[in-house]
Amino acid sequence: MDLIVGTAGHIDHGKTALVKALTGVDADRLPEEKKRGITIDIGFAELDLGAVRIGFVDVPGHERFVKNMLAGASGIDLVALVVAADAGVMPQTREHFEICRLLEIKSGLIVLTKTDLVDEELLELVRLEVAELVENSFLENAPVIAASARTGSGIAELKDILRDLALEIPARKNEIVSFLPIDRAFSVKGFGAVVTGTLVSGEISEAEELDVLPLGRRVRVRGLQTHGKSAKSVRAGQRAAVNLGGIEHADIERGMVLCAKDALRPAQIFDAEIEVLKDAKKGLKSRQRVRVHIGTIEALARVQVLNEANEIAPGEKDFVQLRLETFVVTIPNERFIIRSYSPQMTIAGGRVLDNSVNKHRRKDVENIRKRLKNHVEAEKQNDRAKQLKLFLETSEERGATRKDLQARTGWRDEILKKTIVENVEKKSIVEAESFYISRTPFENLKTKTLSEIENHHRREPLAKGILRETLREKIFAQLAPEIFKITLVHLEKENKIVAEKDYIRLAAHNLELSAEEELLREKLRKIYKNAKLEVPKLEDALNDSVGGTKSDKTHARKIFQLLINSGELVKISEEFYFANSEIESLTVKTREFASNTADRLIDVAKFKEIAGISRKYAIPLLEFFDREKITRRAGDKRLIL
Ligand SMILES: Nc1nc2c(ncn2[C@@H]2O[C@H](COP(=O)(O)OP(=O)(O)O)[C@@H](O)[C@H]2O)c(=O)[nH]1
Ligand SMILES: [Mg+2]
Repeated sequence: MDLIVGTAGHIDHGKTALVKALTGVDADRLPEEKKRGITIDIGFAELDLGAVRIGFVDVPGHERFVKNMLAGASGIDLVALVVAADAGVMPQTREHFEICRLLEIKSGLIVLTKTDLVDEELLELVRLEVAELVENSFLENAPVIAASARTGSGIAELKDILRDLALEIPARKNEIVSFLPIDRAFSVKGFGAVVTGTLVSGEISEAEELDVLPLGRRVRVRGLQTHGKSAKSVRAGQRAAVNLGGIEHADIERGMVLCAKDALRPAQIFDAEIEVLKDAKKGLKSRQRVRVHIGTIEALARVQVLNEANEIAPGEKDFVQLRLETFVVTIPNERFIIRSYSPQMTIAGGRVLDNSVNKHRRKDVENIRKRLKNHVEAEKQNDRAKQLKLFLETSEERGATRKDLQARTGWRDEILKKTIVENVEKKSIVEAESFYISRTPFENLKTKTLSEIENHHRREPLAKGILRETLREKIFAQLAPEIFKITLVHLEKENKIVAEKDYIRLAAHNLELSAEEELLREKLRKIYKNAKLEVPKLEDALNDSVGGTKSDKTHARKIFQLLINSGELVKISEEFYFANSEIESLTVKTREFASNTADRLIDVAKFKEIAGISRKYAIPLLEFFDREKITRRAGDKRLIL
């Protein structure tokens, strides 16, 4: 198995010497580091213990370089807290220890170094001091090894213990897409851009395409190295050097992320849960400007504390929104550290809960706290279905695509698909082609749709229904067409509505007419039936129908519309309407005529003769036939189709 071990501890306590004693590698690689004899930036070394391969990240202990320490500490599985026996617990021993605790590093060991410089009595004192420091923490029961890089005493024992601890560490979760926070970018002659970092999740393979974010550049893996050797692929928990095609090293810097393509999105705001250190001098307040260290980046940010007091007191845990001054790529549950702007001191640490949020308004804080609590709960229970639902809920009626959900969760395709299916089956989310929408907003949409149609029926009791396009504009204008479609599909399946080509009506909407309306309808029917093809003008027909009734013309017009809607009457021109049965028999007659001619041609005179009508009707009827593709103009004649 592979794992990353990070050193931690005060400057000059022998961290780099210890890594060298274990691996033979001097992790101080910069010329300035060699000259000054101190570690400035993170350094790397490997140790092969057979069943266990360890990548060491050696961090600087100097107060001024905590930023670099943090870039290294974010990816480690196990910490070696180094305390020099001749010096004891010092400020950065504490700070580094607190950082590891806040980053929720699960496992570790304590190495008391420089034991060659002290006697048993002094060593015992340091043991006590260290025990006090780590009391009630993840290191409380960690092995304590006395060692000397100078004499080599304790080094063999240290290797054995590292191997044992490594085998106890649970494998990294395999749910998140490939994610490598970049700690270095340089160029190798003949190869081009190379980046290094700890692969915190997923797998990277040769020839694979990846994204460099937040830069937004697509790159190709030309070659890979881990433990100083070429490899076809690297896994989570390994350090990797990745040779990239399609980019210059100068475009890349520490803090960027190399990750699965088209999976994650940079953002400037995220919601988080944080813990303020007990020893912090002051609480963390809203509007405070801080330094957020996440992955390998340091970003300046403003805090919005999501509680009544607008402050988190030392030793307390609470929810915050962080508004960053730069774009970062994060995944849920990713740990980070907060340091004060000036003087720079570690004051808090936490984890990302939601990486894609808008600025919260104060009045919404109560609801947001509820949602974030649910996120914490779901994470604790490892309940992915619930997590997905929580993310989707914030998309409300807009819904989200699978890609949107991947950017929110960071999950690999298989995990995401599986979780979506689970939720769809549970009916907690609804699938709309490439969109997903949470159940509650979907039900709201259905209700809104029904009441819109109902209102329309109330306004236009005799109309067929609401125009599909009108309904879409009223309720779905800002939403994807898929959402509109699926809403209608569901309402139809539930027998709530009837959707025709252009019109939508409530299933319960049938046109019941009063006795008086029935009378009007009968009169109109009779007028057109008796008229055959010599129909009256619309206005005359309407006047005629209301004669002798209490109805007025507007009322007649509505009933008239009803006959059109049902298809009984057909509009030929603005003033002429015909009974559909008359038009149908005329069509038959016209086609019969055609079948008895050689050329299927007819002129106006012949048409008048067949139909037995005057020019007044013949012209609009022929034009209607043209529109209906029963005839087509051919010079001054018409071809019967
Ligand atoms: N006597 C003695 N000196 C040591 C030991 N380990 C480191 N040193 C010395 O302590 C100094 C600081 O060591 P270094 O590894 O650079 O400390 P770091 O700042 O924690 O990385 C160097 O001069 C080392 O030679 C040890 O086990 N015994
Ligand atoms: Mg060092």
